[in-house]
Amino acid sequence: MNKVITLGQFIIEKQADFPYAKGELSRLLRDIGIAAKIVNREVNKAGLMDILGNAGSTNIQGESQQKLDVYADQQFISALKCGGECCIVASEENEDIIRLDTDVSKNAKYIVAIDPLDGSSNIDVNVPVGTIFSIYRRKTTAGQASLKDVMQKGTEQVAAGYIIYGSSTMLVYTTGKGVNGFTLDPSIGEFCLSHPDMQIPERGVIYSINEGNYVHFPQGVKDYIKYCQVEDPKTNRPYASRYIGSMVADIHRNLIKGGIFIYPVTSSAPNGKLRLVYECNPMAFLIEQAGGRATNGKDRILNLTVTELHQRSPIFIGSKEMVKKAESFNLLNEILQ
Ligand code: P6P
Repeated sequence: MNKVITLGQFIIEKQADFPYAKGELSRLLRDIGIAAKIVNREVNKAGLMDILGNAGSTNIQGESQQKLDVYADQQFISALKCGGECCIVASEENEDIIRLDTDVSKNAKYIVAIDPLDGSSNIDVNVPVGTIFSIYRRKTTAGQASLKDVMQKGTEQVAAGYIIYGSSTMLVYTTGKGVNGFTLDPSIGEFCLSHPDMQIPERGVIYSINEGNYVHFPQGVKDYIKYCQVEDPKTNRPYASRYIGSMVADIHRNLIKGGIFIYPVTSSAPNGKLRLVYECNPMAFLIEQAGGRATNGKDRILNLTVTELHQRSPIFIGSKEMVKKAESFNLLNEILQ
């Protein structure tokens, strides 16, 4: 039996990769792991509890908040507050940034941007959902950290990752030195290293896009979809169409099998649907670290300027050669050209 390496052991061992590390980032990642286990417990019994159905409130996006959305948001914020390594949380579920202004946290040097429960509309139908997180070092040195500490470019991330609550629960993350995956072993309550040094295949045969929006896509996106569907044994086409409707699950599958995930601009969503700060940037950092590619159809996601907290962006992310091929089509509408 192989030696079991827990997330905690791995984080400590990898801390040595950072000569000036004093353990804060390690503790922050530990705090996220703890909250993930608590959220996982509730997600796994969602059908049994009076936790299904809308909480009645709506989030900043005007989307009805499932009770589990609210619960997950509260659990991650609480874990980060107690852990003392994070001074500000930017959450999809909250209009404004949340200052963790306890005596310990208010001077902490890290910022966390989080989508606490992505794909939550799938909870009631038992489809995998996920948490996406992104970690920055604050730039403000004197006084309180502020919104501008959150609105940094994706290239400034020090760590990013996701938890997928699926057939098993996995935590996958990067600190800029590769990507590693941990599977939760419920019998010991630990995330254990199960997918060391994850690399996304350079090519794949899966394309993932909501084709129900086809008529609203730019012509270049329509042309790329047709390219995926044309018979050409030399390039293993037609590709397979797979769309779960949960970004974490769709990207996790492609990370393992290869493929491209696309959420383009549409006539009703001229800047795309997915959020730059807590969905596109963390996923782009992670997929690039796994050898993949992530653009908005023209520019690298990680280089995009952040102009507002809940800013949206189109995203083409996955196997490097597939994303490059897609970019040879005119993927953006006139708004972004
Ligand atoms: P659509 C879930 O609501 C989400 O934010 C992502 O997880 C997912 O990829 C996307 O929206 C699905 O959007 O418009 O295809 O239902």
